[in-house]
Parts: sequence; structure tokens; C-alpha cells
Amino acid sequence: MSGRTLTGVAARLEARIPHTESFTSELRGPRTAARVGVWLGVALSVAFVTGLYSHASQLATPPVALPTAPARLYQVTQGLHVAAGTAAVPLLLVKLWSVFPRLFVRPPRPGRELALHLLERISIALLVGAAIFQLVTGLANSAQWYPWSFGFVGAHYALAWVAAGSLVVHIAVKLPIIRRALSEPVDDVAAASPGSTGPVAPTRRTLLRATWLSAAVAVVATTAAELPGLRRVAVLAVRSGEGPQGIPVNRSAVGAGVADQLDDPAWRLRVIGPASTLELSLDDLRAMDQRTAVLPIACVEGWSASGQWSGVPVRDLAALVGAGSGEAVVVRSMQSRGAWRESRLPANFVQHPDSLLALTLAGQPLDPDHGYPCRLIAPARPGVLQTKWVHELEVVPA
Ligand SMILES: Nc1nc2c(c(=O)[nH]1)N[C@H]1C(S)=C(S)[C@@H](COP(=O)(O)O)O[C@H]1N2
Ligand SMILES: [Mo]
Repeated sequence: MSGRTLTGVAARLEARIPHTESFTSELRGPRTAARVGVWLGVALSVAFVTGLYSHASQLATPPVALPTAPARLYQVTQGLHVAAGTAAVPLLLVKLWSVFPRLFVRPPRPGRELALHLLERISIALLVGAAIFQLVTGLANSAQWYPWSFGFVGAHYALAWVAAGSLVVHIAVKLPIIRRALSEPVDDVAAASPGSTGPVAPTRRTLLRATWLSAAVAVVATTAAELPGLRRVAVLAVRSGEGPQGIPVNRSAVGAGVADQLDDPAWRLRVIGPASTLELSLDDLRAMDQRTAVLPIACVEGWSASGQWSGVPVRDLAALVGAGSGEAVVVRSMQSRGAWRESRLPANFVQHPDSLLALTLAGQPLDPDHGYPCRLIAPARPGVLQTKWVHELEVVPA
């Protein structure tokens, strides 16, 4: 191809790409973008902070001792995480729509200007890419749908830092525009003047109201499952409170491959400690002092449900084998495969009297799907660490 034809092709392409000015809607632009951006920033910040907390809760050894109270702490933070992420979806869509014409700004001539322009574009590409990745993977995860081959936790965590970093840069760069846009009225007075004739175009205020409404609907639809009477409107909540003994089931006994071991009369709980190792039958456990606590199962995927659990405090079992007060306990399931067959109860959680090796739920022996013959249930802890079908406890140094 000759140089001339190339220039011709480029010119024709250039003519087809719209210009920033080709977009004429008055609804787009900084005044919409800044207002939606503020709430998008709030939603992403809430998701980021609660996400860091959730991540720390799931580390084998958290960097600092995490609080064991209130019992609903993780339920609330993870509910906020999922609600904020879901609310961010309509906010992000409107935000992208409002600044979309900026995509077609022609780059300045080579030089310092161009370098700055490219830097700004790259940081926005990172921010938009990371935000979309986080919202899509987060929503898919809460639907328990994994249409990808990478590890969700690692990728979602890493991209959270990319999103947070590029968000800070973006806000810093745009601050002058944001401040000006927020100081201006949402709509020009003329647009809203009642005396004007002709068809009434939607105003920016209408667009913003519709946006807030969508975000609010998203929040209610993800969180209402826990509120009495509102369960039916929680259409986006994956679990709606159904399941044996009133609590949803994440992984069933059949799914975990333990169903045929549950009624084995030879079942014993092994408790391994610094001083001794014990083997306790179900009757031995039933004969110990029982404690009852109302505690939620709060799954990382966003659903949660409270139950009345009874069983033996883990610290009593640990004390039987010579544990002091500063040791952690590793909890192992009879499940032979899967990431959640084992969890570690940090020392401060072991000491909490409501950290139970539960034998009953709502006064009945555990349903096979809830972890019969016994399961771990502890306050302020992600559902994923509430190990079911327990057969071994080991006291380990903190
Ligand atoms: N052994 C074992 N324990 C487990 C799981 C599992 O797959 N295997 N799933 C965990 C997850 S992710 C959650 S949310 C809770 C759910 O408990 P439930 O099914 O009794 O509601 O159990 C946890 N305990
Ligand atoms: Mo879970």
C-alpha cells in the first residue's frame, strides 16, 4: 500500500470517528459526572474498606487480632460490601455514559501536553478496567457463578488495589473540574423554567434521581433478605432464607462427599493439644457443659442467616488437652478435599465463650447439610470459616 492510500484510509477513518462535539445531550458532562462520581466514590470506598476487612478475616494469621464482637460484625461488613458493589453498578454505568464523549477527544500535538494527556488516559483506562472487573467478578461470585479460570479471591483482591490507586489519582487530577461542577446548579434555570413551551426534555435532576433510585433498589434487593417482611423483595440476594432448620446451605453433605460417613458409630472427635490427645464420642460431647448462642452464618457471597446454636465452647475442649489462653485452634473436617475443609480459629476467638463446637441448631441435632455431627460456629467470622462435619481440633501456637 502506498503512503498516499494509507493517508486516505486514515482520513476516512478519522471522518467516521465521532468528535467530542458530536454528542449533544445536555445531560452528559461534568455536572452529572461529578455528582454521580461522588456517590460512586463513596460506594467504591465502602466496598474497598469492607473488602480489606473480609480479606484479613480469611488470612490464616491476620496481621492484627481482629475483633470478636459484635457477633454480627462480619455479617454487617460483608452485607455492606455486596450492597456497595451492587449499588456501584448503576452509578458506574451512568458515570461512564456521562463522560463517554471524552473518549473522542483528539490528542494534542507531541510534547509535554501529549505526555500528560496519555498519562491521564492510561490512569482512566486502569480505573475503568479495574472497576468493571471488580463489579463483574464480585456479582458473579455472589451468584456462585465462576465463568473464569483464575482464583477469584487473589484476582479480586489484587485488582482492588489497582482500582483504589487509580481512583485516588483520578480524583486528584480532576479535583478542579469536580469542584467547579459541584458549585454550579444541576440544571440551568432556563431548562427548568415553567413558562417555556414545547416538549419538556428530561433534566439532569431527573437523570440523577433515576440514578439514585436504581442504586437504592440495588441495595434493598441485595440486603433485604435479613430484614423481616422484606425477604421477598430481596430478588438479587442469592439465598432467600430457605434451607433445613431455617438456614441456607452452602455445600451439602453429598456435595462435600461426606454423606456416608456421618452415621458411623465409630466417629470420634480427636482433640490434639500440647499435653495430650483425646478421642471423644458424640455422647461424650453431649455430656459436657453446653452453651447456647444466637450467631449468624455470614457467607462471603453476601447472604446471611442467624440461628440458635448449642454445643461445647471450643475453649473448654482446648483446655482439656492442656491449652493455655494464647493458643489458636485448627479445625478439620472429615471432608477430604476442598479449600474449606479446614480453618484456623485465632487465639482471641478461641477464648470467646460463644465460639462453639455446635451439636444442635434451633434445639435439634444438626441437619446433615449443616455439619452433623458437629460444626464450628463462632461470632464475627466469615461463613467460609465456619467448618462443618468437624472431626479434629488441634491446638497450635498463635
Ligand atoms: N467442611 C466444610 N465446611 C464448610 C463449607 C464447606 O464447603 N466444607 N462451606 C463453608 C461456607 S462457604 C459457608 S457460607 C458455611 C455455610 O454453612 P451452612 O451450609 O450450614 O449454612 O459453611 C462453611 N463450612
Ligand atoms: Mo460461604
